[in-house]
Amino acid sequence: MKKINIITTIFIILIISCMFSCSPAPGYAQPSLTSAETDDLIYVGFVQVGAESDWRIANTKSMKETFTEVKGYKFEMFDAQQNTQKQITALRDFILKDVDYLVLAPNTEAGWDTVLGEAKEAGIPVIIVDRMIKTNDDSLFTAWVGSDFKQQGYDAVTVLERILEKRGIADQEVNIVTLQGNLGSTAQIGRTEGFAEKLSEHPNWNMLDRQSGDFTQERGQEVMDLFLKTYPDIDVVISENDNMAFGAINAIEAAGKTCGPNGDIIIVSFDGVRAAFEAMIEGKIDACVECNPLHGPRVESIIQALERGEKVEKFVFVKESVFYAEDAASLIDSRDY
Ligand code: GZL
Repeated sequence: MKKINIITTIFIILIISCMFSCSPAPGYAQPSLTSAETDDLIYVGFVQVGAESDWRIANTKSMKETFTEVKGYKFEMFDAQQNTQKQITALRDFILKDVDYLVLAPNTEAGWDTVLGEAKEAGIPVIIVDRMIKTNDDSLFTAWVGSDFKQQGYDAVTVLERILEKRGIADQEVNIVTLQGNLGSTAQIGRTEGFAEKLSEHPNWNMLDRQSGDFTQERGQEVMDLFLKTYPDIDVVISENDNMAFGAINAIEAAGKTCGPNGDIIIVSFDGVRAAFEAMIEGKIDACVECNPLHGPRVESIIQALERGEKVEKFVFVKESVFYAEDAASLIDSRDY
């Protein structure tokens, strides 16, 4: 074999091996810096739930826009596709990479003590964002920032009370179904429990059924389709996020019914993303309980305080509101997500 062929062959092998060794593992976004350049950056490993909803997309966007190289960060995110076990594995990968901070948006509440114990052992601060973990050991995380989901459940009751009052049917029998989020997630637990707690104050409100639509539009439509086939007299849908509400609208219209302020079925949704404001303007959703996803700056202020050696609040709750269809047109241009 000619010498030139051997050199060409080695060169091709080198190129191919580099292509595989340089590309990021599935789920990770590869930083574009050399090791020398990254030494003085703050290395943040973010374990995200997934990309299941408009809310989650806005949350990821907020984190990526905050933790940029220009601002002094090396930022890597892992998308766990709503799989808690994948999140645990990703945390271990980031511990091995010796990140400066671990940021975790937990998919569900249970099962974090072991891996967060490993992070503590490695001396890596953990910041929990959005949903919460269930643990008896608060030392396993440095800070949490997110929403008061139980309060959101209470707010949904207040919103429905006002809607029924306005329709002049506050004293009539009301049949309700609930599209729940991922079972075992703090957002689902809090919203379901908050609504259920206040539901007992309304003996004329009947909760016909609750089922999980996994916070996705597709599954929300499937579950709503099932509800419509099972219960001919649904008056209200409580949807634990906007994307499931969009699915519910499709199912309701496919069944030949209407929804929204002038429709057969009232829809109260959680999140308040832009597409939900558009649906309120179209008259298909009656109201939204706000859940603000813009956690990037909130997490950054915690990290910056820690970098300055300051103590930080253990729990930071985001202030949120409620929005009614009649106000959506005047508010939509001021919405940040
Ligand atoms: C709430 C968040 C939920 C949103 C959904 O803080 O965890 O997850 O309500 C998202 O849209 O999927």
